[in-house]
Amino acid sequence: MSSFVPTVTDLSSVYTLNVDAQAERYAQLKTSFETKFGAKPDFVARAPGRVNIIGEHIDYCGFPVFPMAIAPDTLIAARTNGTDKVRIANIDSAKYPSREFSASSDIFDIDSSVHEWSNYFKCGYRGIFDHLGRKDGKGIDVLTDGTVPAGGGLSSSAAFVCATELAVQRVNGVDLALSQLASIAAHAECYVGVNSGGMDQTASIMGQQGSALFIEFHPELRATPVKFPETSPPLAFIIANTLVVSDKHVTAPVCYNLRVVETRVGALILAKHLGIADQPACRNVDPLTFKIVMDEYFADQDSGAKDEVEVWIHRLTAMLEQSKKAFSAHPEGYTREQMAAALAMTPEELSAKVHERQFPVRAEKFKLLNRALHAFSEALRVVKFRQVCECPSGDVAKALGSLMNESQDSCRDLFECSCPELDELCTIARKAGSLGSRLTGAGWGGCSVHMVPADKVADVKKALSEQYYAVRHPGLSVKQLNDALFATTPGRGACYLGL
Ligand code: NG1
Ligand code: MG
Repeated sequence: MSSFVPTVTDLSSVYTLNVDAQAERYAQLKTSFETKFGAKPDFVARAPGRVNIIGEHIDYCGFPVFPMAIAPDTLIAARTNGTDKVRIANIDSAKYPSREFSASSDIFDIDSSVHEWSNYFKCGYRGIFDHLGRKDGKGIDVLTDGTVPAGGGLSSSAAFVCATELAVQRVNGVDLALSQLASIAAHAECYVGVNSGGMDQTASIMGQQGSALFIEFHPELRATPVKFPETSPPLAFIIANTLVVSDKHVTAPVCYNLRVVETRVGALILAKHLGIADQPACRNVDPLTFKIVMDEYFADQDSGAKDEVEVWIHRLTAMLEQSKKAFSAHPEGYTREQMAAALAMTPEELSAKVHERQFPVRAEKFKLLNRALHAFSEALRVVKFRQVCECPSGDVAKALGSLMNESQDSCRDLFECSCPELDELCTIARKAGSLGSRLTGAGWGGCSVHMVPADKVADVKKALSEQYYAVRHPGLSVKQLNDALFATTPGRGACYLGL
């Protein structure tokens, strides 16, 4: 195998990628590309997965979240092929067979009713060309290799879509700003039928080595790097995969997309309760989110608060109280008819308003109160988490850990996006020394994240492997275990690797 150690020809900041550890993988990608397509790739695009430290299911409510990019990633080796064909292949060809599309037509057709790996490539491709308002892409040969576990809550999908965008823009001589690429990718993932927020794509594109990101979505996308406080011993993060595959594509109507609808209808009813539903900022905006409702409610009020954090805390606390009143008619959950009646609409009108044609959902009861209480309290925890990181005082490790544990409780009890395996991983890890343990990503399976003092990492990993993996998955190989259970640090975001 040729020694192929790429240089990083970057999209953004300075950084060092641990190329040595990956050299063999890069070399294999390059060799396989040549075997497959009979020519060298022009470049390799790389986009990482992410772990969300805190702020779950609130990106689509317009609230800030706190993820970081991680080392597992998607690589795309690519070259212009001088034809009208888009030919895509995967190193894991047994699981992901090769596909071919025409660059000007069928690449834009995304059938969200089938679960097909190439749909994510099409999303990234189409996102770029929708943005450009054109359909005249150049033919491209692509070989991809991913190390982010699929369906694991670490955003394998976003890593693939973002790497695709990088490859497609480069082949077509386009050079978009990072925040544009992140927004385009977030929007593009909706083509596969998931009504997702923008956290994963922003973390993947804009991640910074050594820092987590405080990502705001409203009024516009803003990613602020935040370092974890220096503690003794330092803080480390462990990721533990339940190995319960949460296939969002299949479960969306009763899980992810349902939560999006619950929070959207919640925002409409809250706006009505607060008497601001008819103000232009609420009436003309689509979708209306809890964040927009909150901002509009406070638009003309001066809380007397001095700094940004105080303003957040004041507003979010008030919204928690208002939610208890706004949804008091059916604290245990609304039927479709009851939600529509609360908004003086027909169920059909409401269904159209929340884009159910594109993202249909199914439920007997829509638990608007609990979903709102989760969203506002989770946003509060994110703001407090950032505050502890930036202005550390007292036992910061304990403070951060408590916020993560409270987030897990809220995800489990109010948002109902945990599962017994996630709860079990959290319990085992905490007993072994984790300060904060919670699910990460969409939940209902997938991964958990644990904040652990560096001197307890070995203990926590040992406890998880003995009490969870050895019991529930006794046949795992060492590699499978290492892929499921590993320590991680904040990694850098997307980049190009030069040859
Ligand atoms: P994952 O874990 O990648 O399925 C999803 C959403 C995020 C966010 C989280 C929950 C996609 C692509 N991503 O992440 O936007 O809402 O769940 O916080 O759907
Ligand atoms: Mg995903």
